[in-house]
Amino acid sequence: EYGIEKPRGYNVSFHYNPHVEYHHFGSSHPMKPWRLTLTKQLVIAYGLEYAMDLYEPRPASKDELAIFHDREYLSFLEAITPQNMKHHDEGMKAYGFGGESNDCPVFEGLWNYVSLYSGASMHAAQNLLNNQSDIAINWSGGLHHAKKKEASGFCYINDIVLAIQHLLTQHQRVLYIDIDVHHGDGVEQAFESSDRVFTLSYHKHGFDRHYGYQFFPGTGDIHEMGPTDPTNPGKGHALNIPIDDGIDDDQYKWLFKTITDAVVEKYRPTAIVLQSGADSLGGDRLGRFNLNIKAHGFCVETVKNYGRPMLLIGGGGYTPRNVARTWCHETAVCVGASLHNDLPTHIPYIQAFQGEENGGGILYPELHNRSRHDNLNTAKALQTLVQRAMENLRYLEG
Ligand code: ZLV
Ligand code: CA
Ligand code: ZN
Repeated sequence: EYGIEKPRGYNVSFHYNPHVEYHHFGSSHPMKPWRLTLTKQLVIAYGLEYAMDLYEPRPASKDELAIFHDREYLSFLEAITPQNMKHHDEGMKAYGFGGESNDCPVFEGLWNYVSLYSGASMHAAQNLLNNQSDIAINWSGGLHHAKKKEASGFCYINDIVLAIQHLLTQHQRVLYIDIDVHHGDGVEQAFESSDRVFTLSYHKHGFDRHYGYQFFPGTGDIHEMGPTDPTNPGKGHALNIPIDDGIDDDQYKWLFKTITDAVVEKYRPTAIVLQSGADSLGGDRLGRFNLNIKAHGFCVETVKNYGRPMLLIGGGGYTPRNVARTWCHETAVCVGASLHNDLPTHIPYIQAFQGEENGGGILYPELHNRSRHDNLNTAKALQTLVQRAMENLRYLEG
């Protein structure tokens, strides 16, 4: 064996603290932290744990969170409980809590929850910096709407911004890619004045037929490319790809590869962060697209193949069994394994994957016709979109 080099695959690490699972946003809230339990069970049942380094990171400290967030906001987050919130009307309003939709409820253990998912993203970033891993995964993170001092869209602390800030201590250019069905507005905003982070988000944009108003958060049209002031270094360092309802596998894969390839070629990032929100999947409770699991995973595969240090994080995903299937598949993509379509029979939560009209007992169910959205994306509209994206990228040439 002397002198023969083992063909080296990717070193993958999995960062997860199981205590996140025990937090509840409330029974009617679509965000279900136990989708992470389901994900972990599938990953273990397929034996993927043996192909990665597993870590159980500690919660982030308040000082670590203050690298991005406002200290008074953090003190509020730390102190607020379902019991005392009625005495904090002002803070609640100021910091984006409560309100009519109650997207960001105050629940038991909130501070613990946010410290856990943030600690995992920061630890994952640290592993990349140490060269301990080529790909670091945190499925509990990806909370892209949180602002410096405001909770928004189920997100309280922006673990992505914190992880990118950490990567910036050693990387000159970080590319952020976001395939969650919602616009990654918090990350875009945090780095809007920097040319050391390029943010690229694919999302549903425009009027929502189901709810009768703009799809959340309403930003991210193609012409939004960061600041317009020509002296601002961040100018042109954001790219938004607005998509209409019902996009299919082939359309999305083409759009993603064409545009992302062009961004990587022009920006030459030294590290990449991919937010792989699973609400862009067909059949998602909040999403509007028709993607199957393997098309979603194609994005992970594409980014992996750029061969840069990669932080892979979760995000949205509101049909828990499909979130677990997708993130298990994408974990396998990272380690270079292919998985059998029949689910292992010894999974603790196997009931969650059985008795489905379509997909019972299997990993890759086809999207059911009843969950399909009419495809409003014409070939011509997508061609125009790609053309406009390419025009936007000309700003990178200075
Ligand atoms: O996946 O749906 O549309 C990362 C992420 O990107 C809104 N919020 C706000 C603005 C006015 N509306 C409220 C509309 C409520 C419609 C019913 C829900 C039912 C229960 C609880 C929340 C929702 C809901 N909220 C559906 N969509 C929203 C969005 C926020 C989406 C955040 C996506 C987060 C984790
Ligand atoms: Ca997105
Ligand atoms: Zn989302």
